[in-house]
Amino acid sequence: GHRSFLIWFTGLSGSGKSTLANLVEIELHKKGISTYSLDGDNIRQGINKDLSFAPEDRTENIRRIAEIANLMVDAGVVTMAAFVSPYIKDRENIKTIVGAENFIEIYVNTSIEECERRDVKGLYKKARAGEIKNMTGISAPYEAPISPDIEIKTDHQSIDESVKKILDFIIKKLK
Ligand code: GGZ
Repeated sequence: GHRSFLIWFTGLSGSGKSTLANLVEIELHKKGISTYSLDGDNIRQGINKDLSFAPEDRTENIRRIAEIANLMVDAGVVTMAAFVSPYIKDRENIKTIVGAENFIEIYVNTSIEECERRDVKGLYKKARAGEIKNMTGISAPYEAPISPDIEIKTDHQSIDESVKKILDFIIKKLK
């Protein structure tokens, strides 16, 4: 067996969190490591569908995700989570819930300009038009991590390089 971890990706909408998490997951599977990914698609549509993007609901979103992740890590699954998680205090609380020694924080640092340029879901455009409130980076804050375990600058690094950087870090810790 190997140790288990919660690998947490934080960053703006469209920063590339899920893309990186999915690629890292594929590489871990190749090494026979079982993983599970939590993201907006399986959490905000399900257990957290009662929550909005108001600050207190984001806090509750992250708290519940951390509690779920804690159970998964206890079960021995390497757990990945990709959420905007814009507040430092909420990310600190994850550490309290799962234990700092089980928590790896990855800051997916893509500039707001680049995220807005990509605008995969058209959310930034809607936010600029005032159709969406509380859009992170536009009308709601993003508090960048001060000392993340890993920082990925996607404006400057290729996806392959970023995946390798994350894998190297995880593999060392798993041993
Ligand atoms: C930020 C929003 C918003 C607002 C909808 N602000 O790119 P996406 O689409 O797939 O990722 C974003 C996702 C953010 O949900 P999280 O659960 O990760 O947020 S948090 O951790 O802050 O609770 C985006 C979409 O939902 N989305 N409205 N106002 N992102």
